[in-house]
Formats: sequence, C-alpha cells, structure tokens
Amino acid sequence: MDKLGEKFIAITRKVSPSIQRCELTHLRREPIDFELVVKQHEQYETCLKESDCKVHQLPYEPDLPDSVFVEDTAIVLDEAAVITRPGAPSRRPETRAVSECLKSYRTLYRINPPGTIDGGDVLCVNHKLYIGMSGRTNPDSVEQLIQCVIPLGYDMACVPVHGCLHLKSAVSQVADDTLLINRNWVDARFFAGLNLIDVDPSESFAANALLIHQTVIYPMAFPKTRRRLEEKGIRVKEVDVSELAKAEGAVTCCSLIVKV
Ligand code: CIR
Repeated sequence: MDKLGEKFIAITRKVSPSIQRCELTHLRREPIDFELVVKQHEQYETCLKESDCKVHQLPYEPDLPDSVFVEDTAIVLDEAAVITRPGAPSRRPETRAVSECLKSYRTLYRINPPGTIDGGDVLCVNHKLYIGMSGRTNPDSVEQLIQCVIPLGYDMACVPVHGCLHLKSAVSQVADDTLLINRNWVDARFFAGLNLIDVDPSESFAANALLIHQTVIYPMAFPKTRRRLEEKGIRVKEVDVSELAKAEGAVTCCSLIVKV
C-alpha cells in the first residue's frame, strides 16, 4: 500500500462529552466510562504517532455525540476528497469542521441530498472503491460518487452488507492485496482476486483493522483473529478500544488518513 518515504496525516477528533448519546444500530446501550474512553482514544492517537502518522486533532464537539468517528465524514483519496452526507441526520453537522480541515490537503467534492453515505462504507483497494450498501448509504450517493471518482481513474463496486453497521465492520484491508473478512456479513465473491483472511468464528466484530505503513492497528478484544493475522506475517499493534466499541466504533472509524 504505502511506499517507502510516504507520509501520512491522521485527522482525529477528541471524544465528545455527549458520546453516551451516540447512535446505535446493532448494539444495546451500555454505560460508557468517559474518562476511560478519552484515555483509550489518546492511546489510539499514540499508536498512530508510533506508526509515523502526524496526528491533526480537531477539537471536541459538545453536542455531536458521534463526532469522534471522523471516518464517516469524508472519503479521502490521493487525488481529492469527498465530504459525505452521513446517513444518520444527527451526524450531518460533523462534516463542517472536517471539510474546513481537509480543504488544506485536497480538492473537495460533496455528496448532496438526497444522497447519504458514511465513510465507513467505503473501502478503497488498488484504485477500486467498494461501497457498502448499508442502512447508512443509498444509491443516490453512489451515483454522485461515480461522477467524482470515475474521472480520477477509480473503479467502483456496490457491495450489500447485512447484520453490521458498515462495510468496514465486515471487511478491511490488512496488507497489500489482503483483506480481513467476516463472511457472515458480506459476500466474499465481491473481492475476487484479493487474498482473504477470515475472522475467527467466535469474534464477529474482528474484521475492522487499520493498515498504516505495513502495520495493522488492531483491537485488543480479538486475540484469536490477531493470531491468524500474525500467522500470515502481518505486523499487529494492539490498542484497547473497548469503550469506543460500546458506541459501535472500532479502529478505522476514529481517523481519516491523508497521504501527504
Ligand atoms: C454511529 O452509529 O454512527 C456511531 N455510533 C458509530 C460509527 C462508527 N463508524 C465507523 O465504524 N466508521
């Protein structure tokens, strides 16, 4: 994926004190320990720094409970970025600060109504965008995205997802040409030509991993799947994101990675 000498900026946003009021789709609400979630988020940012990313942290948004999950607000490509229109109306104001920040790094496109799409539904591998048709992403946004990215030389495929929040809850990239997948939530045939590593059957939520500089930042909660990754020669850096997981978040969702 990244070549020697490439540099990355990770855009993050401090945890909102209102995170307890986050959107939930597949999980039951559990109390989130605010001190602990802040600490875990800081450790996640440290992990990014140790992976040679410069962290650009946005201030917290008191009234936007899910704003720590910046991934959903934009699709960052090498040539441009697309500001999304998140599927959950409560999350739409999150895009403002992110687009202010991203405009210094990329030409911006925007998804307009009635399109809705969350960045968590967009997996980009080898200049192909796989778009998860989840409850958050609709066909109108796909049409709009085609207008932006096909001229930039990208290919696109729509991928149905079932039983999870986003495409990247079901499948994410863990090495060049290699994906980590939960086949209960997404059909593996959409990824023909790529190598696939299955999550351990006892770890349904284990398919979300963040690949940076040939290292995977990965939740501590999935030791069996971690072993599968390491057996394939993948370097894993563990992080505890248990409190963020209660808000239905994982590791890709807390940053936007910008190649500079
Ligand atoms: C939501 O439901 O939108 C948030 N509570 C969680 C978003 C997680 N985002 C992601 O995985 N890309």
